[in-house]
Amino acid sequence: MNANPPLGPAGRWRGVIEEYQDFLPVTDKTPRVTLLEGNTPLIPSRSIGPSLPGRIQLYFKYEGVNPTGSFKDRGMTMAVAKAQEEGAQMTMCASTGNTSAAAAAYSAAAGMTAIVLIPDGYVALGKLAQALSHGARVIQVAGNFDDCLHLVREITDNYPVTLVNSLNPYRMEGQKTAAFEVCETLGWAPDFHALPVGNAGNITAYWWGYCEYYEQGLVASRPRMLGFQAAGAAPMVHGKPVENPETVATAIRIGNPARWQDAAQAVEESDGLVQIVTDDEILAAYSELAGTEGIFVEPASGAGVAGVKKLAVQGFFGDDPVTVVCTLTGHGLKDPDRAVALTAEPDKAPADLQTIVQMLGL
Ligand code: AN7
Repeated sequence: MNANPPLGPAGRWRGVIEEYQDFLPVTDKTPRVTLLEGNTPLIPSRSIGPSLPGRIQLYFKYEGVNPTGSFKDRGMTMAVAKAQEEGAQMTMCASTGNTSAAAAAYSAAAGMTAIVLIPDGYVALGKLAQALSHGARVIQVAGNFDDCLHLVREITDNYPVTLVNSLNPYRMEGQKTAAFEVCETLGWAPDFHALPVGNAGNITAYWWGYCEYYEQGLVASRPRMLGFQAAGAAPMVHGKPVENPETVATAIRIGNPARWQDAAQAVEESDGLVQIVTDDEILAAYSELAGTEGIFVEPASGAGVAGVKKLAVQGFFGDDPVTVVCTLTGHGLKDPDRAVALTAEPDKAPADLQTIVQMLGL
């Protein structure tokens, strides 16, 4: 078993479990399987927000800077720590990529083996590279995410392997800490919180986090939760599972979300909504984030921003000042193929000063 190193002096960020231990189901005996995830920046929008109609203060909770490049690390530190505490040797998940990267990394840190089932051909290159590099047993299944999750549930029900998908309650506990951080950074809860919806775990976890701070009296209000699904993978909007989900945002290519009921409840309790954004809208937001904000995200992360833009144009946010937080769920480096496909190929030149100066028109 890997030793858990000392976490260093107070005053430095010590990871989600240690920082939020009073709000998490942990004890002194829970191993701190941490890569110092969390404490991610809440970046004020300098371009997209100001360009929208209304008086919207837009912020981006940039989860792409977590250790494995997505919000999944917050939940995975908890799930793997509890698995280790309970004596498990193996973890297992179905994944569109990010969960597998996080499961692989945290399991490696804990000296455990991760098994991941992924839909063959639909996981972005960076995520696959991570799972493989961290030594996970990766099986590419001839099916989609929903097929993979079905298999994982069967296997983890019947064999000594711990499920670390967001059905695992510890995953949700860890992920709710992102809502805590938003409240702490702003000093209050935002009016709206927007994010992409795939398996519907994250929107649920944020809501639970906001509710917990509200019930503790740490904030005076709770945001309305705004979830966005890709047009070809929008079971919650259609009110029925999608048999063959399709979207360029492979992270949210999910037809039957595991946390559907919980997310629906979160949306209802918060007076929020779940709506559709098209692949074109997702990619436009993705490019705008990179090109005008300097923030590189993976396509799925564009869905929340695309949704906020769409709602703003419809006048949804009204004329009064409102604070809107968009979670940017994953880093752009996760999906380099998409980035390169959407941009022009760079020019080539000889190593010659005159030629290059001329090309640049200087
Ligand atoms: C970048 O990795 O489901 O609604 O298996 O990777 O909580 O599922 C990923 C989901 C949004 C959706 N953005 O969050 C997986 C997986 C990114 C993601 C979502 C995912 P949930």
